[in-house]
Amino acid sequence: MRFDTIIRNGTVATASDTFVCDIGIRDGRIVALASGLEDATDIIDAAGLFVLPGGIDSHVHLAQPSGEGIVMADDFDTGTRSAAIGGNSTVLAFCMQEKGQTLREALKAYHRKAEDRCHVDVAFHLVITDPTPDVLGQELPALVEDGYTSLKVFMTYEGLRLRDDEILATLDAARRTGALVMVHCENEDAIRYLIGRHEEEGKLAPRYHATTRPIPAEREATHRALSLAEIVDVPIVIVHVSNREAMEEIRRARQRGQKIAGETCPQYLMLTADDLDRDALEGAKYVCSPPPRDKASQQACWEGLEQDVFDLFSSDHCPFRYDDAEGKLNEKGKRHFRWIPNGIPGVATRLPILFSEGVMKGRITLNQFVAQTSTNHAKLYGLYPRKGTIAVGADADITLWDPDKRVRITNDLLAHGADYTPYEGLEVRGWPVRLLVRGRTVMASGAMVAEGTTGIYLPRDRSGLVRQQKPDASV
Ligand code: DUC
Ligand code: ZN
Ligand code: ZN
Repeated sequence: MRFDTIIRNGTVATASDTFVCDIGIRDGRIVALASGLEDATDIIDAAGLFVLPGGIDSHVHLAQPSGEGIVMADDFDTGTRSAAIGGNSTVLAFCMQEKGQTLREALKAYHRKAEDRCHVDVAFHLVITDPTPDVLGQELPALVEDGYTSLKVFMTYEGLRLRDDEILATLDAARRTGALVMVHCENEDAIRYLIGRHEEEGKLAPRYHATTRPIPAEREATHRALSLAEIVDVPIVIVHVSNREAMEEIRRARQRGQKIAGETCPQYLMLTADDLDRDALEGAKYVCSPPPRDKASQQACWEGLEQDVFDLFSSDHCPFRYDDAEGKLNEKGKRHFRWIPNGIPGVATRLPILFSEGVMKGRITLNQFVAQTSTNHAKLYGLYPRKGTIAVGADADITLWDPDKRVRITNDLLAHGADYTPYEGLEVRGWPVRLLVRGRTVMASGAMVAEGTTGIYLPRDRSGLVRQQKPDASV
């Protein structure tokens, strides 16, 4: 046989083109794009379907330590299962450095959690919470060479946030090593001040999570992160942007000539702060940071996608069970919003929501959809052209997408560990009906079909956005 698999009669869409052709797959890679391909063990008829590069979700939290008594709802098994159900062939998860821990120790722990459990391919971003001279000067350069080429820093959360001098040192290390830095932009001091005021006034319900993390706290931190990156002269990614003011900061930085990537997420298109004000404690389901804003902010985030201010549309899947003493409704969380764990599930619903609300409603093109959910993630995080496109030589990571399938989203479809989805009842048009990971069918018709686990760990190249500076380059 010439091929292991041929996908026939489908409409292939990449970030730049849409065309009809067959795809020949051998040994997990795409080896032919042509019409009339013959001679395969397995022939898949994709008539009426879009044939897309597998989704890449570059912002996913799995099995992450989340505070005393709190347990994240997904490990690498359930999280990557849910990713596959949602049409994703690769996820990039965060490897959180705990204070005092070396990055190598943190990575060892995460590799152990992921090993033999992943249904789709995975890679790790580092989260640097303790940027000692050793971590930045010794560990990071070696780890970047080993394929851990991106890292996240927080400007908020006691115990996680870095001060400006620490951010500068981290950006400087990134500039020297060619790592790409993702920044969580919210002003911790402003948030703490507002929490204090809310406590004095007895305002402790879930809805006050949103009023203690207002837009100016995100806008100020976004501006500061961009300014620090400009001073160091290094690219950064502004993650999970929720509103116009932060989005416009990115646009302005680009106009100044900075190399910046921007990311937004489904929650900022689909939810508002009113969701945090639902009956009783139900609002806890929607607590995430930055919080969902208002209709005008949703509109701004759409504009950011339409005009490509945002390169990335990621889930920020960060799942906790709702009705659970180790989740949203932990004893302290029931009494005070600041103890409700931050984050919502979304790795399975990311693609259907953007396709239905974006492509089907004419806001973005199919090619933008592919770019924002797959190709740009691969390019930014050093996986391209192995991942993120349909081309000869690329991994055969392919999502067959039925544009006409109507689905009412319910939690039982999503195969994640959370006991709810924020999008329960949402009707979408367009759904992934089959997923191939390196040529192997992992999901078909909404069910997992491969025996055992398919996913592997992916070391990565440096980002396409990064121009590495030699360590001896003068500033
Ligand atoms: N930041 C994230 O990126 N995810 C969940 C919580 C947070 O603050
Ligand atoms: Zn964050
Ligand atoms: Zn996140």
